Amino acid sequence: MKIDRLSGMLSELGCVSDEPGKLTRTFLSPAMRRANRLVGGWMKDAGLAVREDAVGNLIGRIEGSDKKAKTLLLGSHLDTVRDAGRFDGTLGVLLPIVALAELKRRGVTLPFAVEVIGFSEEEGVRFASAYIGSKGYLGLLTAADLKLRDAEGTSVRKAISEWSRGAPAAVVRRNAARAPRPQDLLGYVEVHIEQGPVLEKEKLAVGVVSAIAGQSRFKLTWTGKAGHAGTTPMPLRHDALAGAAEFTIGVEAIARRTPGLVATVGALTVTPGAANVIPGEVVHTLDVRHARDAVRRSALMQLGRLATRIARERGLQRRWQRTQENRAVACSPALTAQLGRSVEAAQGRSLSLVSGAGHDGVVLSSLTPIAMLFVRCHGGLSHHPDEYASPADCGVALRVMVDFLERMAQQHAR
Ligand code: HGY
Ligand code: MN
Ligand code: MN
Repeated sequence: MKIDRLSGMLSELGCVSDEPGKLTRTFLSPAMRRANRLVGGWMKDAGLAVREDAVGNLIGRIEGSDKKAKTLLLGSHLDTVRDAGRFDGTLGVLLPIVALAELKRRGVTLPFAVEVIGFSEEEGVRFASAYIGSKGYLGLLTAADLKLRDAEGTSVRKAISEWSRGAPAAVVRRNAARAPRPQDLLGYVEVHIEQGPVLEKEKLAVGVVSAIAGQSRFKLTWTGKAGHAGTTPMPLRHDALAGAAEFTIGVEAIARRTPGLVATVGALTVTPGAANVIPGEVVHTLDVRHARDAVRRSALMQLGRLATRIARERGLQRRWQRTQENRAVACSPALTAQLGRSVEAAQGRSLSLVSGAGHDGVVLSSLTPIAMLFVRCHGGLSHHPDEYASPADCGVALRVMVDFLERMAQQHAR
């Protein structure tokens, strides 16, 4: 099977970056345009008709032999976090392309149409809110989404109009008009590295996903009083960084004592940010996730009470802005069972696991049944340049995808 081809594509795409010496490819960036051109060429070689929508999603489509048949959606995201690994997202776009090329080489024409989508934004790095790509593909971007601003103050609206040279409102409407309808679709299947330790522990190359954890993301602002670090006595201070630090330790403590909860303060900025000035303001992110929404919501209540106490005791103002909220999403048992049969054929047994990471399937689940195939990654490491899935494991995933497509075709024929 064409695993060396897939490995080569992953390596080549892994060099398309906005930052020299590391892999960073964010929403509608120059690197994103180069990536779409490269992956679009591979899609064409595999026999797909390629288009790019107005929010930068790359869409390759191949018609089936039965013009009345529905469409199967495959894909994942082409954007990355900063200093990323080369598998997160990209594997789920490139593997279906290689699988379809393999079926073409074998002279197999599927009865149903297949769309392979490279979503332009899943990570939420540039605009601190995730899934702008898949929401844009479905015409679900809201006015609030379009108003989000990046670190340079550029809004989503402006970024889209610069990318597609179209009025954003018209762009959103056009995508909404072109979005597939539920009755047009067989489902959405995403291949993704596990980004966790379970498959490695179970000594399995691949597994299927039962559910995707719900997540809440926030931007917190702590406002105290800047002052002279040398002359301001400790009892008179309103140190915003000390407050944010106490809160961060509290976040970790609440997550540690709540089974299955993960909570992270991932990015933090201090103002004015000078060694001899007491921090006047701190802005930081908060990311809270759990497979059960009730547990996540209860943790958020505890975190709110903690922040209120710290602000009161330290004489600080604090402001919460919710930047993302996704309920936990169940994968389709039927579609997952079909995928599971291909997993069993490829590796003898299947394993079902919950995804702590978010995926584009969260958004697609509002439209159509979803299933996910996880691929073992070394040490469970991801969002890191050392992220790694072996060619052998990617080869198993490739065999699963080809087998799954062939089974779907046989099922259609019945
Ligand atoms: O952050 C996540 O859950 C995913 O990697 N976007
Ligand atoms: Mn990711
Ligand atoms: Mn991902």
